[in-house]
Amino acid sequence: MERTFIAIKPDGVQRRLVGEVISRFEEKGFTLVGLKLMSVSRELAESHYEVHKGKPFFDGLMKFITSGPVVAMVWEGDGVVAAARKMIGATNPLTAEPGTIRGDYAVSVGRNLIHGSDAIETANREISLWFKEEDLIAWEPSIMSWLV
Ligand code: ABT
Ligand code: MG
Repeated sequence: MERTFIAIKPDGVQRRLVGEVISRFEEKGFTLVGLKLMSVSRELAESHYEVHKGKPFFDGLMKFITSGPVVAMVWEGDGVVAAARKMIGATNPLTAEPGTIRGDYAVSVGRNLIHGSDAIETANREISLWFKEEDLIAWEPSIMSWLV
């Protein structure tokens, strides 16, 4: 089953949007298989954003992502990698469509609230970077078995 890595960035946590973001993924029908609130070390931040090393915004990005707690998650479902990117919206929140998370809640490219893996291979790399295998839980609904 396909999985993606989603992180609510420090701005999302500080603006009390954790519940809102989680609700959107739940209501869409994806399955939460990993979740933690954590502070991000410079080392983890650099490794996560490795592809942007050397770019002019890299230092600011490191400062931002390590500036406060982040909610790291793994979500599972058919096509979840691409669907999550669609739900998140464009990198620049000002051009992100209304109805997307960034389009509805953010205005700044350097404070764009949420991260989602951009491809299946990236998702696999990011999941193993942020989570230990034993902290991910594969589960299925028990179809009302608690009622019988
Ligand atoms: P992430 O999900 O954070 O990876 O964002 P996304 O994939 O939509 O966009 P990319 B290009 O990966 O941006 C990574 C972070 O860098 C910030 N950024 C990006 C800038 O501040 N200025 C820029 O010109 C670009 C291209 C946006 C992303 N994080 N934040 N916050
Ligand atoms: Mg990216």
